[in-house]
Amino acid sequence: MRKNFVLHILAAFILAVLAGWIFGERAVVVQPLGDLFLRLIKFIIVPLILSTIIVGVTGAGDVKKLGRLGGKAVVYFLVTSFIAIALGLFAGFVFQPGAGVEVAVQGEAVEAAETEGVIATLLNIIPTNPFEALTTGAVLQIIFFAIFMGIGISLVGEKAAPVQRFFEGMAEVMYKITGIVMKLVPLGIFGLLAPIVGTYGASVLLPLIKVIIAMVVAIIVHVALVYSTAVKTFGKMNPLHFFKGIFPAASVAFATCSSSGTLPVTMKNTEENLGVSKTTTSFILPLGATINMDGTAIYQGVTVMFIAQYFGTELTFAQILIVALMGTLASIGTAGVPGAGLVMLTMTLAAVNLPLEGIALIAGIDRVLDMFRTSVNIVGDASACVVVEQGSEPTAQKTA
Ligand code: DAS
Repeated sequence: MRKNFVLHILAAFILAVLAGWIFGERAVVVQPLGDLFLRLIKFIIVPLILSTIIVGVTGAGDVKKLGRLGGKAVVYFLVTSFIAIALGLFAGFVFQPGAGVEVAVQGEAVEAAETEGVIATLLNIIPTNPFEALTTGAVLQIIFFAIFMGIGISLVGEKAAPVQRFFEGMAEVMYKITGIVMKLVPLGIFGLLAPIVGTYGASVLLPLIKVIIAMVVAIIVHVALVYSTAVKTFGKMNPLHFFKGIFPAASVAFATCSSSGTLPVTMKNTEENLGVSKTTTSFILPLGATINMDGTAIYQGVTVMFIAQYFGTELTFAQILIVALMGTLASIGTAGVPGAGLVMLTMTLAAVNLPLEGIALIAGIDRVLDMFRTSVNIVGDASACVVVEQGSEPTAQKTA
């Protein structure tokens, strides 16, 4: 990765903060730059996921290896998500962000989000019409379709060679387009962040600053301890090399608040900067962007404690365990789009009978919280690739 690319991204962050601070809400004039970038990365997602997973599956050689890869990744996802929510709960307990907060509850009560239940959710992964899944961008259904296309091509063999070559060519084209779009990352970050900085002034953030602090501390502990240990111990990779390699994607996630939208950049960084194979990234990253959200899990832990404290409710140990379980499920069910975690928070609150009005308390700063949690979500996905790749395929560039 070119060194000055990181500098361009850092410059974009600094300029965005300055522009937002100086021009306030008028900074919204640069929003179209952010929207342009967001649309560009969204337009490559579906063809990129479809072609790279098919190529990844056909390139894997045997289906059993893919099964092992997927199984290891899901175990890693669950373990890190559970640790994440425990850290979030602990940070909420230590920082007591809801104690003595002078913020009035505005807005009417919201309905608790419903998950269709585990069976229905698993069945929904199977697309009844793969072309509809492609046109609607249903990521999990596209993953399912692509995996079975890849398995089918491998089983048919020579007769399906033209199909395999078509998708190999398509994957190369999509990687090339992703590289072109990535050149706009600094511009996109500036266009997305400046209006947010201009909108979320100190008056909005200060009353709830302890929520932000609790979340940032929990995130730092999670990233510094869990991911560093995982990539070093299981991925045999220098943690600094890992964080430097995934920095551009984490920046795009921070600015876009969308794991799915950041996917093309996450894939490119994980392959080119971290040396993970296309077979692993094309399979694990789309899955992770949809069901692995450690940042969201931390957010659930912190905000449930904040809302309980605000309403003077003492959670019992049993209720804390329910929050840890429901929060983990909620983070799995959260879509990789802006604000999805706030919607799923209602499910966790309802599970311990906390007032759903609490959502209105944090809605005003949720976009800021979403930036941090989405960045952690995609760093977690990349760490899963590094961890599961070890032992299944040699990963190049292990150390900086
Ligand atoms: N913004 C979501 C994502 O893209 C996370 C969230 O809302 O919790 O990962």
